Amino acid sequence: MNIQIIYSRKHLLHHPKWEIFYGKKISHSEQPGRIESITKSLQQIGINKFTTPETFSLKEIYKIHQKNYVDFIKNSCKKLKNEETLYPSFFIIDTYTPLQKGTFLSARESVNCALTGAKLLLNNENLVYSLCRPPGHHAESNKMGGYCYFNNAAIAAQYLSNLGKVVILDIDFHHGNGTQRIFYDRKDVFYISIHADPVKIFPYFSGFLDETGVGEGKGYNKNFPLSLGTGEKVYKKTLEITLNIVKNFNPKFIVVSAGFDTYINDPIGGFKLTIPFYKAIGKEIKSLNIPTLIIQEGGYNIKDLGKLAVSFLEGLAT
Ligand code: Q9C
Ligand code: ZN
Repeated sequence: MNIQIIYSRKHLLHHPKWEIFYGKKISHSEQPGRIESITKSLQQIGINKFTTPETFSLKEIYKIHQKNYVDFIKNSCKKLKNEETLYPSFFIIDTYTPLQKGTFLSARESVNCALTGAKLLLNNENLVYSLCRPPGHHAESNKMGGYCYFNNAAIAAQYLSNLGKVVILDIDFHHGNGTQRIFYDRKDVFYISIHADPVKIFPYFSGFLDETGVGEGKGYNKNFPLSLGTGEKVYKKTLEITLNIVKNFNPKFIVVSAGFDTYINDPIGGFKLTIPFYKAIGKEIKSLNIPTLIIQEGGYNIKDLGKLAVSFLEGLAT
């Protein structure tokens, strides 16, 4: 398989214990085992060489996130003791996204994974998979939420946009409210998302059909909300519509916000996609023949996550 994988062990420093759901503490879905499931499956198919990310300047993060927000996370984490959890009362949109001592380092390294992947595309690589954790697409310029702190896909897209137009194709089960908002008034980075209808599903306030961009960005934001229970037929049709939009826009790069929480057995999802279907998704994206950066977002069935990733890559890379 002709693909580069970017991976760092620093994601292990972030291991949230609980989220607050309707006032109750429940176990947290976004666990280190997610990425370890993916690396294990990759090794089983003979991909053993993972690239360690390079460390980029915080300036790359400041292009997308407000400095006082980044500093807040950095300083809050520094003050925490091992095993201590903080749910801040500001710079946050929900009760699912805790800070721990290691969160800043993990989140920054997750950005480094995304940027290292982007840099490889600039050096003529065609396909890179950045094993980002924590995920990023819910993070706004000054808000964490939905298990996300820094918007990895947005930071990578910003970096790539210096060289040409970029499409961010978001196939996570949830709408990427952060990414949408960040590029809402821009026409050089086109955000397209297929996700569960926000009337029923997080983030609730964003991801509707009529959100199409503002100012210069009008027409360069497209949402495809689908009903709970959506299966492969409707999903495939929707994907084809999005890929036609991508073709017409003719971007220089594609950033895929890849969440595997659309899987039928995902513990917090609600679509009905099966393992082999991810290969079909990969194939469709590959057929565009545009340099592609895959950014890991959600996906919470730890047992099957590796199989989902491998199926997707088989479609993309073979
Ligand atoms: N206990 C991503 O997939 N909903 N974030 C939690 C279930 C929040 C998902 C309710 C889901 C956030 C990156
Ligand atoms: Zn998700």
